Amino acid sequence: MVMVKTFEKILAVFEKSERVLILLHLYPDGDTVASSLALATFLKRRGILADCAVRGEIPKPFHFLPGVDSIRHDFLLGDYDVVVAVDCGDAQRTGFPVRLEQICKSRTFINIDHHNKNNLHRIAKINLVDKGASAAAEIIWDFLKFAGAEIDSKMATYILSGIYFDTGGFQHSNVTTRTLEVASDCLRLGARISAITANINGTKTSSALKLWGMALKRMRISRSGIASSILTQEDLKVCRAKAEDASGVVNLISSVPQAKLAILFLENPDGKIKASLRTDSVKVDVAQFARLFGGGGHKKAAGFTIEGKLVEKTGKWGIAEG
Ligand SMILES: [Mn+2]
Repeated sequence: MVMVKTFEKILAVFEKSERVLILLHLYPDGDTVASSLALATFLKRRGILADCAVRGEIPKPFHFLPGVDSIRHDFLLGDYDVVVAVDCGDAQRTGFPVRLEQICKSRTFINIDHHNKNNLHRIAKINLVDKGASAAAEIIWDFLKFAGAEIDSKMATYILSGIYFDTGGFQHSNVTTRTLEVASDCLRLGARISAITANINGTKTSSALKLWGMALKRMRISRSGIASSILTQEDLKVCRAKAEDASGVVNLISSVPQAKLAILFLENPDGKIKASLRTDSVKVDVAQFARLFGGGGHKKAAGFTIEGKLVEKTGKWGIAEG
């Protein structure tokens, strides 16, 4: 549980502010989207202007969340006096690293996160970081409760969505008794659980399934227990799929009993390769692995991006330098 003093400080900052900017992380996921919208809703209900901003598009599975259309893709810093990063492990993840330097100099910058390695605490004025929380949404819940916010069905749906996403539908080892208590409270308050399950992991287009098929067909398991596969730009074209359709396939790859660690390499159109890492093993920390390549994430789920191209030679795939 995060200290009450931090909640007090943050609430005091919000109460003095006129317009708050909430930053989501790059490649936005269900937790950053839902948590940010929950915080923005809270602020608006208190009469404080609040906007959410993200670099890039919000993936389709999260479009059911009310208010997604209002999320901006750019902003003018001059419009805001307080900036909050939600669920962002480091400056790069905010998508606006250069502007963040300016923000830290001239604005109150608040860091709300649950990542194991959070580097923003070095530059943020106030840090609300709880590494024991399953999701940023769990921290936002604690804050809302502290602030005496009215939690209606919409708010409960945001919180439960964030938790549901970051725990893989309550399947990952980050689920605690606290997580389940919050989830159960959200249900009691009218969270739309069927909409959450249907949207976040319920539907797959035929393009996505074809793409998953390609990744599964190429899966290899090394003797040391590394299960890996790849997807190229050509695969996306052939399947008429988008990069976001690949999300989740690495979890399936990591479900093989002998896999200690699973990696999916996905070619980006810009000559880079995005690697997604998962593990179900308590002995493996994939975030540490990802950091070797300049990436980051959680113990169980992490990622990194490297320059290069995926090439096939005599039936084996490898990475050629870009
Ligand atoms: Mn998260």
